[in-house]
Amino acid sequence: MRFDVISLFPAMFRALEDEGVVARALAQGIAELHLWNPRDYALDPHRNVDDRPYGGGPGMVMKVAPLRSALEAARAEAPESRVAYLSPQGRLLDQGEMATIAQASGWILIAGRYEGIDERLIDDWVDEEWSIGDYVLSGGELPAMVVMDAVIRLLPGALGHVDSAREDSYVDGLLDHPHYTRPSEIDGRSVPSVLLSGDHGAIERWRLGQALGRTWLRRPDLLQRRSLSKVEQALLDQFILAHQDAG
Ligand code: 9D3
Repeated sequence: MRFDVISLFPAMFRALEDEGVVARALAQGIAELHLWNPRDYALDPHRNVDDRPYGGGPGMVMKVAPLRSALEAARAEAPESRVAYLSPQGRLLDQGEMATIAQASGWILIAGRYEGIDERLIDDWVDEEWSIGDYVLSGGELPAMVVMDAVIRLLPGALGHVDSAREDSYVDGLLDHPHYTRPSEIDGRSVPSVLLSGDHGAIERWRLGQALGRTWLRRPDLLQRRSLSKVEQALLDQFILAHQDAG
């Protein structure tokens, strides 16, 4: 999969290129990252990329001409790619959206700065407008990196097979269960005994019960979107009873 990112701060993307799952996928050719800086396409002596908003008000708006030239240069090299603009006005992404995004052969991602880009560029160029959450960031670069991280790890071969197996596991649409590693006792606090029992069926049921219970406690919105099997409902009922007894 090919990503072409339009950004005034291309150096920020070194974070993705240098370390971790995404860096490995890029090195293996599973994904490609190309950066385009609108500043390089600003033709005036001061290489201006922003200007004051029509109608007045605070902040600046990214100018059309340099951004459009950068988009044209990217599109010439990636004619099949769809165009997405990271913006607070975008559709809120979730894991299901990331899987859909991963189906395309490539994306041109526009990371905005200042108050955003001229609306006419959105009208003429943008296929999708995406947000990563309801909080204020300084620009679209971190959201673009969030999308790339979430999408690239879904591409075949990007993860070791241990991780990819876990991806398919039963906890889909649920929060994860708690994790423990050695030593089995630390400051008098023990690991739940079922995890030391060697009974793999009991361990799987305990983990599913914990995943369901934590989702019920912390993210009831996720449970509303998901139907529960008879076994899952029974494990959740058991968790809720134990929770009420304890608290
Ligand atoms: C303080 C400026 N705000 C005035 C009401 C508007 C605003 C403009 C530009 C707020 C944030 C930004 C920069 N953010 C992004 O480019 C962005 C973003 C985000 O801030 N939160 C969640 N997802 C995204 S995707 C792109």
